[in-house]
Amino acid sequence: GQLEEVSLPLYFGWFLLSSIQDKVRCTAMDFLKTLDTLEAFKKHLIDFTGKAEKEVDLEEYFEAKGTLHCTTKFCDYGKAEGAKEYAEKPAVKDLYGSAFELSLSALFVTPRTVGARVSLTEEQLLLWPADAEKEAGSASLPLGSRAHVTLGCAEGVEPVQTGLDLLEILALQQEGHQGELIEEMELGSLTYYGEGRWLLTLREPICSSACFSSFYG
Ligand code: 2AM
Repeated sequence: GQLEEVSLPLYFGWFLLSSIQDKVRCTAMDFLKTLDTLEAFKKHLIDFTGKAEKEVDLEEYFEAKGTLHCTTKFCDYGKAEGAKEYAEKPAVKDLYGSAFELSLSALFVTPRTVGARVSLTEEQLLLWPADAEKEAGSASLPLGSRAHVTLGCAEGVEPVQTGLDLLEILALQQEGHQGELIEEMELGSLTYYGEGRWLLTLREPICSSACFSSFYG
């Protein structure tokens, strides 16, 4: 009935604890601050500005988007395909409200979004929808490839774009594009994949406690 439909959330996901949210935001800010001063970044500035001479302050370029989380299933209050089936999965019901340790293994930046890649464990994959990668047209990438935390979006860009940007980079890797290794930074190794796509593979993944829950808005 109608009540059942409205009882589905906007999305399910892992919500990072607030103390670790600050740490993740600071790490991302430090990275952005460094990235836009690198000669290699300036060389490709046109990807971000449309003009070669223009400068960009990446910290201002991206807008933060609320509480940090890793979406598992976007339900759109029941309107999204597979929403009801997802909410009824035994794993989703059993693990609702449980604590998890998420591993943030990389940061990525594109002219549209900035995000953190999340590397899921076998147990965490039980909560991952089977069609998340397919839906984005990346059927051949392993389950869980799309898992990420949106850290910011450029003006006018919706957060759904962050996962698509991540999949684009992973698809390039899968096709054998190594990217251009730019430098070893304190945080990890920085690679450029063309068209404004930057990936920082973290030397030490950021481990973050997170609660599996849902958001109604
Ligand atoms: P995100 O997971 O990349 O941050 C509310 O809009 C949340 O649901 C955001 O966290 C957003 O993106 C995610 N979201 C919105 N539309 C989506 C979609 N079609 N598929 C998957 N996630 C979506």
